[in-house]
Amino acid sequence: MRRKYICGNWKMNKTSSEALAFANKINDFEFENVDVLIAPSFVSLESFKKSVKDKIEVAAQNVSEFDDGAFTGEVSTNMLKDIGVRNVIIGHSERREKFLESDEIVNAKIKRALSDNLFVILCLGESLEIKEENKELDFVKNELLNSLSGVENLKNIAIAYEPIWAIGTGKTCSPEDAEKMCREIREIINKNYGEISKEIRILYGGSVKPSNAKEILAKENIDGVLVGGASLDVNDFIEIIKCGE
Ligand code: G2H
Repeated sequence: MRRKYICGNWKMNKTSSEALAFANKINDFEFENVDVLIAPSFVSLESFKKSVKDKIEVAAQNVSEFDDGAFTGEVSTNMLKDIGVRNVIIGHSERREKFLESDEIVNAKIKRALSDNLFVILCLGESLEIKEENKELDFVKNELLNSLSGVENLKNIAIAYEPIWAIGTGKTCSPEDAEKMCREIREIINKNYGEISKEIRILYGGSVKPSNAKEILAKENIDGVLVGGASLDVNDFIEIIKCGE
C-alpha cells in the first residue's frame, strides 16, 4: 500500500517571511493518512524547516552534482544535510529547459544526492512537440533510464511525471492520460529494477489544483502530486492534501 504523497514546489516564489506565514497557517492543519512535502527556495529553506511542524517534510528544489568547492552560486548536498533537509527535487523541466540540465547532469545530481542519503524526487516529462509526434512514451522511457543510469537501488527515489505542456499553463493532462503514463513508468521500472516497482511512488505534476486533485489521486498508479502554482496558497494546498486522505 503506497501512501499518497502531496508535494508543493514553490519555485522562485515566497520570501522567508511569506514562507513563515505559510508555516504558521499549515501547522494548525491536521492530516493523518498522507505524506506532505514542501520545497521552498534555498533562501528560506532553513527558517521554513525550523518553523514548520516535523510532520511536513521539506525539500530543496535543486542541488549541485559537485562536492563543496569553487562552484559560485551552487548549493551542495552537504549544506542541505547540515540544516536537516533530507529531500531534493532533481530534473524539474524548468531546470532542464532554462538551465540546460541534461540527463547526464540530472544523473550526476541523483548519484550525488543518493550517496549522501538524500531522498530524490526525479521529474520527467515530454514537451508539446514530442507529444504531437506521438513520441512521448519513448521520450519518457529514455529520460527515465538515462537519468537513473548506474543507479542500482530506487528505494530513496520517487518519480514525478510532469508533462511540460501542462505545467503552469492551466491545461491538465487528463487523469486517464496521466494514469496511463504513470503505469508505463511503473512497468519500465518493473522490467529494469523488479519488485521495487510495487513500492516506488509515482506522482503527477502539472496544473494540479483543488478542483482536479481528487480525480487524479484516485488513479491506481498515481501515488501523489507535485503542485506548483496551487501550493502557494495555503488554503488551496490544504484542500489538495485533503484530496489525498
Ligand atoms: C509543475 C508543477 C510543479 P504547476 O512544474 O512542479 O507546477 O502546478 O504550477 O503546473
